[in-house]
Amino acid sequence: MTTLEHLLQIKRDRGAGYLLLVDPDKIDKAKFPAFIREATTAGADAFLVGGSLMLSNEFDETLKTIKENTKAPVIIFPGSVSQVSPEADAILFLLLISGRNPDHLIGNQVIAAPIIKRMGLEAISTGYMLIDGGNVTSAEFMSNTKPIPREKLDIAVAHALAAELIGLKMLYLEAGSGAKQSVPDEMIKKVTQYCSLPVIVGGGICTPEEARNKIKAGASFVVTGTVIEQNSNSMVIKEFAQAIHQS
Ligand code: 1GP
Repeated sequence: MTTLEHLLQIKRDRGAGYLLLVDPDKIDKAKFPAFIREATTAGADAFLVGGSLMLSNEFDETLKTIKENTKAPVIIFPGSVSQVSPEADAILFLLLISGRNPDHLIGNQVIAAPIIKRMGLEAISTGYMLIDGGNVTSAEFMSNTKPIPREKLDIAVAHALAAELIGLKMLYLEAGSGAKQSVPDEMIKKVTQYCSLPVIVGGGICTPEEARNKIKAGASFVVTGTVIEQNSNSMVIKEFAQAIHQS
């Protein structure tokens, strides 16, 4: 089974999936293996690995450690072309479709494609849409693109439809890591009403209730990063997992 099929099966079996984002720059190495085991037991369905920058040199090591401590899929969520590794199960092959920066629409993909192919790494083509989260996030700054305004539901829908017609496999609605406000539920509703791609939502999701609301609005997967970095207690992970699975 491919990783994409595995993700879709999680959605079928559990109603929705909880994706835990790990930034290799922000882990406590000593506690990390136990953290991954506990997060898996607590209900994390898959691990996303990546970050806007990579100040440490721990990318491959981080992936290896996660793989050694969980059976859940380990998926690269690349912040740049340097974040490619054969240690992962798959990579979200992102096209930043909300922006008009050619490097993030095709340039970086052309650089990364031969490397990914050579590695035999599964690429999950994903339309990545930055939505205004009330503050300038690393994703916005580093990609040098403008996010979609929060109230412009029609613009979001048209981008999502374009992703579907282009043939991408998933859609990622992103408010940016540490966003003040997460992607509006109304926008998720509208996008999933018009577009049949499975939708991942992340950025600024701080409580299990907020996560549940994203799923109720139509998201298939919710991502949290910051909230668990700040409180890596497995009880908190369990609360998020339950909220997401029981929506
Ligand atoms: C970033 O969507 C993720 O791409 C997670 O964001 O760190 O705000 O949870 P947070």
